[in-house]
Amino acid sequence: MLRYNEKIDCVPWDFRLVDVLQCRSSITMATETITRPESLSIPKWSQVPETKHDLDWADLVTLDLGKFDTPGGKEELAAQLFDAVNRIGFFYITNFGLTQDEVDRQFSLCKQVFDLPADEKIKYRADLENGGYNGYKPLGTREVKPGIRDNTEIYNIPKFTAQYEREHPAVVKQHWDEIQHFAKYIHFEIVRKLLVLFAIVLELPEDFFLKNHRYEGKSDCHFRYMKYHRRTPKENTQLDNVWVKGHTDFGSLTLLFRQPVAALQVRTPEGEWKYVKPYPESITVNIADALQFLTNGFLKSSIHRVIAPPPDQAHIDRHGVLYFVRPEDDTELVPIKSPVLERLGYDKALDQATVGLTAGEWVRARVAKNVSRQGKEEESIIKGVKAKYYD
Ligand SMILES: O=C(O)CCC(=O)C(=O)O
Ligand SMILES: [Fe+2]
Repeated sequence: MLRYNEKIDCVPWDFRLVDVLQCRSSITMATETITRPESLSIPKWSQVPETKHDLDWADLVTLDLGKFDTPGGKEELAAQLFDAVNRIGFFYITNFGLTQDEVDRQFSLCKQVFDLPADEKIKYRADLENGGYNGYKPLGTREVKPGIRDNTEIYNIPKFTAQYEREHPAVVKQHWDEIQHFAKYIHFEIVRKLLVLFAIVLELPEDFFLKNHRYEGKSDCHFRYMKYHRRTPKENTQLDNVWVKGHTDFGSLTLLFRQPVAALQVRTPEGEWKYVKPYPESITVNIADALQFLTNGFLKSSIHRVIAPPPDQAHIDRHGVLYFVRPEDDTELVPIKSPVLERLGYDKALDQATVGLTAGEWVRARVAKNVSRQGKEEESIIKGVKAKYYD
């Protein structure tokens, strides 16, 4: 088992995306130019209009990732992040280096995947019952209330490495190079920067978190297409408008590409639900359980939920493009040593419950419990460690 504080020999993370992309011979391996794969034709995705309703939006920080490589940029972003994350583990990023056209093409592919016939999609079903999340999660696998089943379809694509190879529908295979480029760009360019910023926040060496988030390592990081099927007014009433109960995510970070249907809400420390605003050309990032365990609660695994959209968006199926970041499976989820945690007293209240618990065990146990869960408030996940769910 690997502990965070141990010195480990690892593949350095500061190699560029171009060094690992092997999807096109046109990629210039010797330079840092990232040549994008040729795009095949995809139906154009047009984003639906934003809601006209005046919603109670959360006040979240926006990090301009374009500053990352400028002099003093990382430190400025880390200072911004410090203020944001200790209170509420949600923030936006902009200027992350992917064009709106590239993002829209992923939304279009997302739609095409879910438009496939049910008997085709089911061939790629994820092994959910055993904590496997790669592949297809069909609509309605879970009963959210007696007689009402969940309204999500999910297609998770794991890391593009030999150990995670699996079958995919033809539409995914046809666009494989483009999807691969997109997902790896997220991991090597966006996630890398965020993990460096978290290390700076904690006054640790910049590569601290990179060592346990290696792309070649074993972890359930995945790229996700998601679709929430619209519900009838009757169903929404029966559910008090809650589509996905308040929860935390399981890994390190979750990235949600901007989509305009207002339905995601974050719970403030005061216990209020606020809408997360779909800012144009942004990604919403939230901190998840593993980073909370590793920092003894300093980084907050934010509680969020998905509710029925406002009336002017109620007729729309909500498509999503997301990336889930998870630490390598053998990472023990015990608090790391950091001058910041010591100064702020986060080294004191060590909860022994996660000693011996690894990130891989935690993630798989949470996925498996999620399939069988039936609206309980608190669920014992594994080794006595619990997860809470909020209305
Ligand atoms: O679809 C969203 O906006 C949030 C999704 C979410 O919370 C999740 O999949 O864990
Ligand atoms: Fe979530």
